[in-house]
Order: sequence, then structure tokens, then C-alpha cells
Amino acid sequence: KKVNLAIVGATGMVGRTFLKILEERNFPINQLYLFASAKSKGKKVEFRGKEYTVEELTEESFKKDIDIALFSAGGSVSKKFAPIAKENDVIVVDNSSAWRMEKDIPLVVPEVNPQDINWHNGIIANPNCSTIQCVVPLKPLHDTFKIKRIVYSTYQAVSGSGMAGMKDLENGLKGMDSENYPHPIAFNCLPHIDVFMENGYTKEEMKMIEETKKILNDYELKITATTVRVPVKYGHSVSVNIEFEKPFELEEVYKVLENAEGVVVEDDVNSNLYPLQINAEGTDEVYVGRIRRDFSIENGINMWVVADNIRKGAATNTVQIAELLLKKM
Ligand code: 11C
Repeated sequence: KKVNLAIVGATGMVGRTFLKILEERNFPINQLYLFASAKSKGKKVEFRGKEYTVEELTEESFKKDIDIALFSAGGSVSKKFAPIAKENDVIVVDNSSAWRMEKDIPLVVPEVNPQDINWHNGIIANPNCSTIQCVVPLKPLHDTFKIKRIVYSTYQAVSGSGMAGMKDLENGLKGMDSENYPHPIAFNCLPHIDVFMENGYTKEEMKMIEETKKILNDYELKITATTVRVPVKYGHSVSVNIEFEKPFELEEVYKVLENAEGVVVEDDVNSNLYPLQINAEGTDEVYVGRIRRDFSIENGINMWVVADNIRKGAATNTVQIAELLLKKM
């Protein structure tokens, strides 16, 4: 079956990557509609050798015959337009943080909880990029050794802030001031992603904590996080410290990760092999390395997890959710 597909936020960084990934994965499309803000109206975009014109997103947009809409235009656009799409019988897969924690909206990573798409009511949420890349390896570890506690420390690329973040890094390298970040990002790390909350955490940190529990469907998990922006263009890295309930042998951990869907183990310190952002860029896998015992607790490990934040962290995961929907149509 071919679907009529809409992209909301078609000219943004994730929006453009949607098109690339739909093309790469040969997603069966009948009609394609590209929506963006008034600013981008009339822009021409090429897809599968054909030119498309970007239309302005309005309340009328979803009156067209659309089966699925992929949204990546920020939280406020999703808050306003996803319900309008849903009223018009369009299934929304939303990459913003607007709906992720709503009880009646599934939050899906296809390698982890594909079954959750079965209870959607018209909107399915795509998790935050740094959360996605962590739950892919955490799920099989949790199933095997039962996780008690997780400590996340992230090293996140400027592309996570879209074009504005990329521009601040490029300008900063030329000695110019930041416009998007409150401090220079060139030659600097900022322990500040998204806004600060009343509890002293950033919203990005709270997203990682809460989304992990929802995706793994385990609200008993103890999780803490520190999220940091680093002067890297593409690819988020996360140091993940895990405490298990069950005792384990390190070889068993390797085996679980080597067999995990979507995971590539890159771990040979004798030849300086460990996951790197520059190698993850442009790919859809989650790379895991530096796997070692945490000697400070009874049943713990540390690992280093890297993925392309725009692809697996956003566009690819969203397209994979659309592929799950397609199977049910
Ligand atoms: C970043 N993780 O790297 C963010 C980008 O909640 O979807 C994605 C924000 C979100 O800044």
C-alpha cells in the first residue's frame, strides 16, 4: 500500500532528513505534501527526482487526503496542529516534546517498544534524541539483568539545536558571538540544554529521566542525568552508568549488546576502538563501547553510547514508526 504523506517542518534540519531517509528506505508514498511556516512558503524541494513546492501550514492543510503526517516543527506547532490533523483522521508521528509524556500517547522506539503503537489515538510521539540512543542498548540489558539505577552524562552536538546551533558553532570558530546559546560554544562545553526547571535540572535532563521510564515501561527505575552541549556538529555521546539488580559476567553483557537490534558494539581498547561521533554521522545504528565494570558498586557497568542525533535520534526513528503504522494499514 502507498500512503499520502505530509511533512510538517519540511525545510528544517530534521524535515530535510525525513526526505533523505524516506528516499533511502524506499517508503511507499502516493502523494507527498510539504508544509512549513509562511517564511518558507514557495521554496522548492526535490524528492525522488521530482520538484515539490513547500506550502504554508494552516488549519486547512489537513483537509487534504493525508494518511500520515511526520511533524518536526517545534513544540508549539505540534501543540496547535497535531490535534487539527487528528480531527481530520491523519495519524501524526510527532518529533517534538509536546505530547511525549501524555498518558494516552505512546512514546515509541521501534527496537524497544513497537507494541506501543497499537494503542495510539491518532498521535504517536518520537522521543528526545539523547533518550532514543540510550534506550536501544538499555532495553535488552534491562530484560536480562534488571536495571535498578542509571546515571546519564551527555555530550550533545550543536545540530540538536537545529540550524541556529550550527551557526553559533561556525561563527564562534571565527571569533563571533553566540546568538542561540547564552555563552560561546566554540572551544567550550555548556552544561545547559533546553530551559532550567524549578528543581535545578534542565528540561533536557528531565526528558531523559522521564522518557526512559515511559519507553521501558518501568516507573521504579532510579535515573539521574547531566546534559552538556559540546562543540561537535553531528552525533550525541552519552556516558551511561548502570546498576543492575542481578550479578553478571562482563562477557554476558557483551553478548546481550552484540545481539541487540540496532546496536553495534565497538570496543577494542587495544586498537583504540570506541564509538566516535564522526563515525556515527550519517548512519542509523547506535554504537556502544568502553564497556567495563563499575568497581564502586556491586553490580554495575559503564558504557559509552554514540549515535547520529538527527538520524536515529530524530528522523530515522520517526520514519521507522511510520513503517510500523504502514504494516498495520
Ligand atoms: C538537543 N535533544 O540536542 C535536543 C534536541 O526534545 O526533541 C531535541 C529536543 C527535543 O538539543
